[in-house]
Amino acid sequence: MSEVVSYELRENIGVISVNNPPVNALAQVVREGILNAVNTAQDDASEAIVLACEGRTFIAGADITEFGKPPKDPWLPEVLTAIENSSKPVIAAIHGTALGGGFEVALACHYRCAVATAKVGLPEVKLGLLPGAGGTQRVPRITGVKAALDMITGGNPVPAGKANEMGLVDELLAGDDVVGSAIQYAKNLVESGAPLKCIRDISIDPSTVESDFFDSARKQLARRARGQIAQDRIVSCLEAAVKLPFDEGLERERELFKELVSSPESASMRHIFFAERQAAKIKDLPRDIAKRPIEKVAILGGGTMGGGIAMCFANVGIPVVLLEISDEALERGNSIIRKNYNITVQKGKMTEDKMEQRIALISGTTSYDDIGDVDLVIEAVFENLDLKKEIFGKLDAACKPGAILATNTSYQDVDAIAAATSRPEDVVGMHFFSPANVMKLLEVVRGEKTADDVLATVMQVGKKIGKVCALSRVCYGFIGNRMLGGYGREAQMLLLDGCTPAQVDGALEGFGMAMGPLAMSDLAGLDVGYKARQARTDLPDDPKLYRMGTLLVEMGRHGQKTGSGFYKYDPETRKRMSDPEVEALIKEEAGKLEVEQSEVSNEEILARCFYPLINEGAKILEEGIAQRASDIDVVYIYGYAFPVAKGGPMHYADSVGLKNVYDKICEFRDRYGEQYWSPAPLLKELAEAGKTFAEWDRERGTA
Ligand code: 3H9
Repeated sequence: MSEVVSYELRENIGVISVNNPPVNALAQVVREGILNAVNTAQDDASEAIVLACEGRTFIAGADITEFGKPPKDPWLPEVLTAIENSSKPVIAAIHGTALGGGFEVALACHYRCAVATAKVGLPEVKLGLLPGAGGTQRVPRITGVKAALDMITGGNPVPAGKANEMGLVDELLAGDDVVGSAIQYAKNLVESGAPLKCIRDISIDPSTVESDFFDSARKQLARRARGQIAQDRIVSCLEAAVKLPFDEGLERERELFKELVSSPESASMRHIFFAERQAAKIKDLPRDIAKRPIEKVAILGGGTMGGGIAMCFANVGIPVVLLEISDEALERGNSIIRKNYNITVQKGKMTEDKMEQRIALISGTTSYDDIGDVDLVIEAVFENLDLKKEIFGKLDAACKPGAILATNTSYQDVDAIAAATSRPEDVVGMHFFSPANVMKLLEVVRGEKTADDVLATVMQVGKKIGKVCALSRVCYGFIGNRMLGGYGREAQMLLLDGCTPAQVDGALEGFGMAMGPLAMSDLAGLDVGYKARQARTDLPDDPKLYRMGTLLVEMGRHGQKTGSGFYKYDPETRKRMSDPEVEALIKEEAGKLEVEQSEVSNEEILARCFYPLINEGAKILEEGIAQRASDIDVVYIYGYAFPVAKGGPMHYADSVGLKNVYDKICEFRDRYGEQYWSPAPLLKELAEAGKTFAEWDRERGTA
């Protein structure tokens, strides 16, 4: 048929087999191969056709790398029409994951069978898209509109058993021989004279959908998916499925799919899809490097961070020992863990039994003697370099040879910590983000002497515990926190220049940030930043710098925990409210410091806050702290809630144009001074060459 699709007759059943590793994506050759095979089967001795895949999965969707390039025939809907119009029943035989266009192929088949471990789903929304090959028209015809809305706007895969209950899968296959079992199922269908079932022929009774269903879905989704348009278009497609005949519904779906595929939101989300997978790869390490086995882990420090990290390991069945300084501290740690699990149980996302099983994997000790057999230790005590060095000296003595010694520090020098041991090659940074059991990012920090297999092991373990890993070299704050400095600084400077806190946060939240930087500082505690600044000797001597944050702390306004900070908070609901007292104080301070206040546009607020991030990102790249610009984007999406529809700060800079960013930074330098606004040489170089960060990445090779 083609190099990636084969066809053979087995016991009067035509078997189409797709073999396009790694995930059988629907590249042009696959579409063509399936189309030819279905056509061939119309004229041979086959009585039914089984469509199956080799390798680890059924078709996992359209080939995402083809989006944005000129389309090549045959396009997917043509293949689906050929399947649906087949004179012989076509049966999809699903294993692994049937996703996106892959599941849409299965939905065009007359029957779907799946092994119990399989999953099906329409994850297009996670790429800023909608299912563009009939998914929005066929799924509601089977499941009803409400379940279809949840499935398509959520984008999460549905296990085969549940899909079977929902009617999306007709038959669950026993055992692992998916093709053998599917052939048997096909024969049974032929023998029983089963009809050619086409989902398109099912009609939806409009009276089953409440009159305000679509409007209220749109409103709800707009709140949930700020800055993303795909959700809204999915609702429009479902509305079409109810109100229009099938073919017109398909046309509507196609029209809206085309709009989304060329939208900047989808381009950003596709960028992040590939960036996330790239970030897991370390450029100078072979992919097949041997990893160290990690079967038991110790966590030092059972506070919020240590407890959250312990949960990550227990969740994937790895036993954890929590080491604390006293029984009381251990008790506190255990109760935090139980409390966190309980929240999940109360939400109905975990059974009590499962919770107990996980908690049983976490044991406690107050003695280093009990961690001699662990394969990985993660230190999560508070940020004090001397304390960390002392602890690593003890770990060196207590842990077995070959154990990986990791620090969860956010700022400290990993090389100095490693030097406190006799085995710096086993020392690495594993920087989790709070709450560690929820946040997806893990910054893996490579020390000067960290061994290659230690790095590879930590990246693998990170993926196993559900994290998205990005590699950083050692510097103050690593990738994420180092870049954040200018962002917080400018948010406060903007107040003196004439903005209210609500205006600054509003502009950034309007851009898509989950929470503006001033509200975020209130949440974290203004005293935390205040103390950190006092410990620093490298900050410029400028009375304007962090003036408002400092004043508020000195007035006892430490943020949410004291009921007031940049805002005041309702004691019951914790709702934030603008505080005229703060606004008056800002004016007064600006007067004292002789800062001339003026109107600041939202566009200016975004540039003032984001361009320092981007500029620092460029410095981080040229210093080799990050491997790629796209890794920086991954750090910001998964660790700092940067809106995925904007693709991360470096991708955002590319979309604004590096020349525009550079020129603006030069303008700010002339206005506010070199000490805050010195353009990164790499940014200047790329801006002058008319290049993007993405091109810079490509020129250096992606893997
Ligand atoms: C769609 O279908 C639109 C249609 O509705 C309409 C069309 C008209 N294309 O994730 P992994 C690569 S939109 C191209 O590490 P896992 C991936 O980059 C699509 N490449 O493996 C990686 O490459 P590398 C809807 C793809 O086992 C390698 O495969 N479908 C695609 O952890 C391994 O990937 C989706 O959104 C693709 N579609 O997870 C599903 N998928 O090795 C997207 C993967 O060079 N895919 N690659 O880094 C996934 O969710 C996961 O890959 C999957 C496997 C669960 C399948």
